[in-house]
Amino acid sequence: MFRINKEKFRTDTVRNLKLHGTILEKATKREIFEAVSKTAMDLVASDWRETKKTYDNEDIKQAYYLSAEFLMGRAFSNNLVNLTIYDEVREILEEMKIDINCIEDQEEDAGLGNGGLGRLAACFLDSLATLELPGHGYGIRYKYGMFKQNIENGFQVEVPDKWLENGDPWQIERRSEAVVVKFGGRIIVEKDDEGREHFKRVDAELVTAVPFDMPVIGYGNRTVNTLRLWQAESPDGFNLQMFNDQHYTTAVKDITKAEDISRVLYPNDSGPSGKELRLRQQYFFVSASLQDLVRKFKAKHGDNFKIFPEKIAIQLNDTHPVVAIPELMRILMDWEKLEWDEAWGIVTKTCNYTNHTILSEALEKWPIDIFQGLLPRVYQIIEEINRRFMIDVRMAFPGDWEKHNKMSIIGHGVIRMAWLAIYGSARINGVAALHTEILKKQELKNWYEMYPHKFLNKTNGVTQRRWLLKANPDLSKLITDLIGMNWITDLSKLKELEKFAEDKEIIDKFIETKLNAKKKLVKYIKEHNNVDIDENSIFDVQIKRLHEYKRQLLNILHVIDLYFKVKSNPNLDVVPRTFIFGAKSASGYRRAKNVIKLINAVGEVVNNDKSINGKIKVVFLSNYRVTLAEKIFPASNLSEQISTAGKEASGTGNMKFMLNGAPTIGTLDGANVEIVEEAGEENNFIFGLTAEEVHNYNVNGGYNPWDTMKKTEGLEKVMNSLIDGTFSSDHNMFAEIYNSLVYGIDGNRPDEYYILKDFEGYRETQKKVDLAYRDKYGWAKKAWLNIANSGKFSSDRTIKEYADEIWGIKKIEVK
Ligand code: 26Q
Repeated sequence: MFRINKEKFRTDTVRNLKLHGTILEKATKREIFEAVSKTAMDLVASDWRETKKTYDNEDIKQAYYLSAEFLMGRAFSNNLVNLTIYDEVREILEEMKIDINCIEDQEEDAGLGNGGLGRLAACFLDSLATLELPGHGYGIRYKYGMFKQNIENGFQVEVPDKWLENGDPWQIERRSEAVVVKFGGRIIVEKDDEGREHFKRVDAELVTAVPFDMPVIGYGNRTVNTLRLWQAESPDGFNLQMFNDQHYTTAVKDITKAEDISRVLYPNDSGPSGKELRLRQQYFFVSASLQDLVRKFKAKHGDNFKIFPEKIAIQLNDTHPVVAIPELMRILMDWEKLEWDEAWGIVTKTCNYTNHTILSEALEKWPIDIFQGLLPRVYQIIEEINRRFMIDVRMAFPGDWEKHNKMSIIGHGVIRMAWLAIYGSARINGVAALHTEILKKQELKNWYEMYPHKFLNKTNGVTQRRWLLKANPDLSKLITDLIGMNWITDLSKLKELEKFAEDKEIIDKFIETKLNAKKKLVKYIKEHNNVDIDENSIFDVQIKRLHEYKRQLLNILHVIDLYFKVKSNPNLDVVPRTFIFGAKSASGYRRAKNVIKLINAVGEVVNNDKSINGKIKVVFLSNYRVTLAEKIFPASNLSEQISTAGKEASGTGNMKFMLNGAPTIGTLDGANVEIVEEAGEENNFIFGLTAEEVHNYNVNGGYNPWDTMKKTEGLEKVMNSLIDGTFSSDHNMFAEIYNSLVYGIDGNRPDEYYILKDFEGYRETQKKVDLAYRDKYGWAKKAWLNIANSGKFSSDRTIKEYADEIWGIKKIEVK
């Protein structure tokens, strides 16, 4: 265990303040944050070097997680926790009369991701380092991360996220390791003395990729892995010659164009891509990362590329980095002079692909003209890959032209990145058991038929270090007092909690930790939303990106129904409830933004209606992000996981609720299925259509939302409230929502997400929640058993599986 000399830590921090030109008595909180971070970074430095040396000396295989997103959140506390010096540093600061929480609050979130996929990448890095596995991340150093969300008059307003404005003490620039990435231009073919053809690019646009490294610190060990993020710059900076030539504006434009690449994270987490800048981003970080890898490989092994797959495993996080497959071909053939077959053998042994969605519109497709113009040589290589692939397809399915067309990597004017990924990868995985089954049986059926051995499941997980130990210190302490500390690195140990499920004394303590967390959130809500919340009400929480398939709309329609019932009968016997929402919407997703407005409008009416005696409150917490999530999960009583069955690949928020003792109300979708398997259906609240039923309706029809609305008690009244001015004096405000559910808009079927269909089941199940919550110990037992059975959902378990079954990397201790 890493212990520090408190006195030295203190004097080092004071010295860092001096170096910064200030002293303790005068320093701002931000300056103290920077000084403490710097002291901690210095502690990390030697282990970081030692880790690299160990990996290098032992010449072991290493894994690289290529991802356009890493949703890291704050580094400060997390790193202190993993260094196991958090409590000491808190005491040191206390002695200086400084509250560590105020220091923490000086740090911006590293919000370099949209949601689940980006946060998963961050949890994976934490697990890799904690398990002493040689695995690192490669991504983009966006200047602006996920936008900040303000709510103005109930509407989402996006504000740029200038997270780097004050610098970041947790990153190290490594300019000496910059590489060049080329776009556009033409290809010329040159013949060498032996008559071999070589491809060269001329007139290309050059962009410099500058790496910034962040340490990824293992919990309680000496392993420090690396997250390397690339920043785009213009190669010759400000071109003075041009300046003199009065081409000033041209020079500025070129610089801006290069810098544009890493300027901003795309804030949509699905839907059509097709934007050239997005492709530039993808190729930029992929090419830089592969150049980096190949350079390091050659420094050690020269041109012995045969052993490349024995030293390097690459994981492609969704289709976003899939251009790695033809790019690695290009590097191996054009630069390293390998023949096609040898290069292809290496690529297909090295690369693996994770699919995170079944929404076919979210599978990336690039228009050929855009792709070819930007990456002419890479496009040639994809054409050749496809030519060879189609030979295999024709052999596998002779005469089945329809299948040939469907499976072709290039077709209908686009390149299908998911197809390229499957053909070019050793292993393909889904992110929950149900998801993987749906991929195999439906979305990727043809592919599974051809390459059954490539497919496997890797159910997602989350790191308990951030989502329990750090986020919920009171509950963590209770658990540690009962079963010791081993759960921190082995979550299956939580099973030992099961025997206390009916121990009144212990459960009372558990109830107290939950209440304390709720009190903190009550304070936060008062400060941010100016709404008074009853700490004894059920905290019923839905926090996740706003998407139609996630069905925040089902939740708010139920709230409206409940509100009408209480309003018409103020003595109605219901347990007071606080409905809490947090969600960002893609900036161009009109329907989703309209749902945010609806939630806020309902809150406005309900929260101010004296006649319901405060029995219902509706709160929309703005700017949902990692740091806010850390405050909400510990305070939650009920986890809303109500996606249309078959649509949510896994979900990971569901696991964070479980870990913090909130039972799930949900559909049998994604990892909910496995959560209920582990924790017991009797400790959760399952309702709604199954994935199979949804599929059958989709294929065969037979669902009539209008009839359902008419037949379901109270539902018509709820629906009418959307268009009769109950929640907006502008009767048109929510008309589109109404129409999309009842009539269908723009040629879409009505109620594509089966919201009205599942309404009754949801409402009935919410009644069961209400009844169950009245039994204080009965409820606490359910919550407790969820915690005790959450072991499977540690990302440590997930990463072990990736390491053993996909990457073939082994644990190695850093001394
Ligand atoms: C694609 C093209 C252009 C611009 C953006 C994108 C884009 C960006 C982000 C597409 C998708 C994403 C993110 C997807 C995502 O977060 N998926 C979630 O992944 C989680 C981790 O596996 C799952 O738990 C969730 O079920 C899944 O929705």
